[in-house]
Amino acid sequence: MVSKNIEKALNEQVKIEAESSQIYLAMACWAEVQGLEGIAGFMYSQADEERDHMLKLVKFINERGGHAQISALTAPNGSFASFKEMFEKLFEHEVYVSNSINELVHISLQEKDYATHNFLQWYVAEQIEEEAMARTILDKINLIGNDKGGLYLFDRDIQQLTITTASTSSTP
Ligand code: OFO
Repeated sequence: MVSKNIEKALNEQVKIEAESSQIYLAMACWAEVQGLEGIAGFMYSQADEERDHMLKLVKFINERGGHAQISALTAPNGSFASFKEMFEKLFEHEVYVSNSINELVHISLQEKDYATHNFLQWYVAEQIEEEAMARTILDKINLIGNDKGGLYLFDRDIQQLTITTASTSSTP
């Protein structure tokens, strides 16, 4: 059974994961209209993953005697000055999500809710992976700079990253 305090904190995370999905969906749309299919495909699959993260939380809250809340979301930013800016925003957002997961872990320990603490370890591991991936992408984008040919190759290569991510990530 989750306490009211834990239920509230988990529900806030439901909203964050839902907003993450929307943020990445908006990035996918922007990349798609720029004509970069690989980057768009990568962002579409990131959006799907974030929805899975949200669902995993929803199911956990309901299974533990709470009631998952599906709330209104803040509209995401839909355009970017460059791909560099887009991936910088992605990285910043993942760091923000990691901080909120850490805060949740902290609350679960304060309340001695070891079931929730154990459940959250999946998110802790996931955030390490996602921050590392965002950092790798940013390093590549920085190397490319303004080189159009480099961006073309990156767009082709990121599809491989999509395949690896999809096959290695766990589902809820
Ligand atoms: Fe990438 O954030 Fe979910 O957990």
